[in-house]
Amino acid sequence: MKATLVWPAFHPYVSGPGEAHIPHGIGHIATECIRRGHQIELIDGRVCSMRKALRIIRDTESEVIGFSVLSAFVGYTKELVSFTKKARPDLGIAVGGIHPTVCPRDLPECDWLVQGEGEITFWKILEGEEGRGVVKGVSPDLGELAPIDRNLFKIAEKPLAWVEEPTASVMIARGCPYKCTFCQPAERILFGSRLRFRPVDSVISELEKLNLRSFMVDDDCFTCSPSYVEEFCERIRPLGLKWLCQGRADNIVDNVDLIKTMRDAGLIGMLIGHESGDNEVLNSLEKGTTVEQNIESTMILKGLGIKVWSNIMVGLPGESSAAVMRTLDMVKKMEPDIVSTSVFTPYPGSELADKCVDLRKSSEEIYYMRGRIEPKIEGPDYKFIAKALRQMQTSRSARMSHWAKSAAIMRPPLKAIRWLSRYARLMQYGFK
Ligand code: B12
Ligand code: SF4
Repeated sequence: MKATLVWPAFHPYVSGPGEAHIPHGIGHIATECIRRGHQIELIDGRVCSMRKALRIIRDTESEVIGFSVLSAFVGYTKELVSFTKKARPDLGIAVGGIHPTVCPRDLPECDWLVQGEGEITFWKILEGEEGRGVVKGVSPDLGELAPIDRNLFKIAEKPLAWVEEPTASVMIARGCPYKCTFCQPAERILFGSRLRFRPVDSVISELEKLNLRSFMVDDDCFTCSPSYVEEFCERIRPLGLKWLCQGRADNIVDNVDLIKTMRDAGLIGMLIGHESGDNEVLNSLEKGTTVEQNIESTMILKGLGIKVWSNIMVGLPGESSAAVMRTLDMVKKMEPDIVSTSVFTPYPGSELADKCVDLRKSSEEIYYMRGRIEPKIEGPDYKFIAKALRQMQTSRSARMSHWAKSAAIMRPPLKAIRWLSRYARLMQYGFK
């Protein structure tokens, strides 16, 4: 059967090097369908306009269309789903991804709403083995998945920082054993409570075949399983590739030898969710790390010659201005190579979002973009926060502040950009 899969990342702000990383979920789903002899047409919102997407949907020979939905894509998905219903009532419509999984009521018009993983469930839909309605996705054995067919994607991946092209992103594990309240239980609901890994062999042979100079492990928390990381390092070292990954401050402090092993195996830089410079805030987030570990982990990495990308979050419910200043002080002390600041965004399915339901300030998609600095909830002093973020940006340590930089570029013409993007979207519908 022929099917269309859509990555609705049409947002004009979705344009950093990270977004050039392939969407792994949809990549795996497509690859498994192709393996079973189905034909897949991909609409990739990063490189395709809404107008073109509508035209493809109108003219497609597919029998089923599937949308992969992050919260930031809900608006686009709703528009595309209602267009599909009108223009192509013969097409079966499936939605999946984190947002429908944790917030099914937001996308009511579909034939199948898949909660959880989709590699097996989507081909079962195509093969008529899945009844319509809300479907529980079957979790695949990661060892049995084929590496993603990367030819499906038409733009080359870009390094987030520090490493050279050609590069690629890989996802190795699913699930996370931690319980940060701004994130969980959403990820547990999506991937289950057990941490599952692709076999080291499969990851290494995929990387070997890609002919790369560098790669990034996109996993939420690569450092949380030392035995896997050790085996991975042993196997990746001979390939001489440079790489990046995400890690946690406590894992680094608790296992410096592992970090050395990673450095010797080509690790050039690590992204860490330091989040806050205030221990009370970290405790309230159930992050499981401390300010002291944040600082120490940065010193350890720098001492080993590994670059540090620090992820900071401000604008949390109940966070005082003094706590924000303590975060600024922590950043100044740590002097990370890059600071990526974001304003707390309540994502559905997380414990903290449930506490903020009545505090929401905006209903636009922009609300779900973590890098944006406009008010998200009632409570935080956003003017003060903006000033603190500017200071982080201008502090010597944070010269390269990633989000702050993009926010600064985007802030002045914000209204004009919003107006233009709305206008462009209206125009996109004018073709009919
Ligand atoms: C890597 C990553 C990034 C990278 C690369 C993004 C990319 N191109 O994929 C970067 C750093 C750029 C990034 C950016 C953002 N990200 Co991000 N990211 C991730 C991360 C760590 C891994 C994504 C992944 O590949 N997962 C593995 C695959 C296998 O899972 P999956 O995509 O969910 O797909 C499975 C199921 O959901 C389901 N499924 C998915 N689609 C479909 C479709 C159908 C039809 C069916 C049946 C099933 C189905 O089946 C898939 C296979 O099993 C996740 C956390 C996580 N562990 O998933 C966060 C995560 C997806 N990101 C998140 C967010 C918020 C963002 C940003 C919006 C943040 C921002 N900047 O403001 C941006 C948006 C980027 C964009 N592309 O538009 C949130 C989403 C929360 C939400 N409710 O939407 C997550 C869950 C992290 C979190 N807990 O906060 N991200
Ligand atoms: S924020 Fe990271 S470490 Fe915390 S629960 Fe989510 S994925 Fe795990």
